[in-house]
Amino acid sequence: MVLKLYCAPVLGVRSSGAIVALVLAEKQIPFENVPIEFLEMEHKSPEHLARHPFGQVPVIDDDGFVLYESHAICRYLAEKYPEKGPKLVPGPDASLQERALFEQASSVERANFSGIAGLLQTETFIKPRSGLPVDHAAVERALVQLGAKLDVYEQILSKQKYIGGDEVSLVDLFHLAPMTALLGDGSVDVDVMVGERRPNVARWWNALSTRPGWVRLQERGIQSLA
Ligand SMILES: N[C@@H](CCC(=O)N[C@@H](CS)C(=O)NCC(=O)O)C(=O)O
Repeated sequence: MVLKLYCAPVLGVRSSGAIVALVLAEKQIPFENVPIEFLEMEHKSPEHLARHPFGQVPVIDDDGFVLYESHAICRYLAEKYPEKGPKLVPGPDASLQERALFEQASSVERANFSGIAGLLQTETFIKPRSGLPVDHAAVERALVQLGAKLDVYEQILSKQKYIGGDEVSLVDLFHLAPMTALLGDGSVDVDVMVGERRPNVARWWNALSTRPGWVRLQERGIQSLA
């Protein structure tokens, strides 16, 4: 049975579901996109709560195996298909040190990026689409915090191509959705990812955001590219 990916069409390709779609594209795995209509509160329906107890998306159904939380889903897919496309996670033959460096990069993203980026994504992308008022002071504060974190990213990326080393990994891809949401419609004037003062962050961001699968998803919306 083809894998099902439950996503919210109203959020489109700038939500965490898009990263799952990207991993599926990188791994050339076909899937069926099942829409969950937020405006009809379908995500809080008993049927969807049975898939995801917090009533969120994305969720996958892989032949009856139901999994939520985008990072867990991506990791599951990357580990299930190590031979297809880029590895994205340490392979079964990786050394203890290679696995430790991947976990370090994963923690870097969670501890220093995802909270701030998630707030920016909510304020600049999700709230305007839900008719909720944007907290502009919180956006300003978050941008300052993000800049300080990216100064450290600049140091890391001056020594290696990607956050976890010289190979692209899931950790890099996890940065794409919130930042694309922030940079997307020009409603916030930011150059945090591409400004000249952080040339290595800009190089890294340009390499990530022009990955063919990501470009095609941005053009076509969430759909199977396999
Ligand atoms: N940590 C979760 C976050 C999921 C999440 O926040 N999903 C949003 C859409 S991007 C959602 O479903 N929001 C509806 C809600 O929280 O009620 C993941 O990465 O999967």
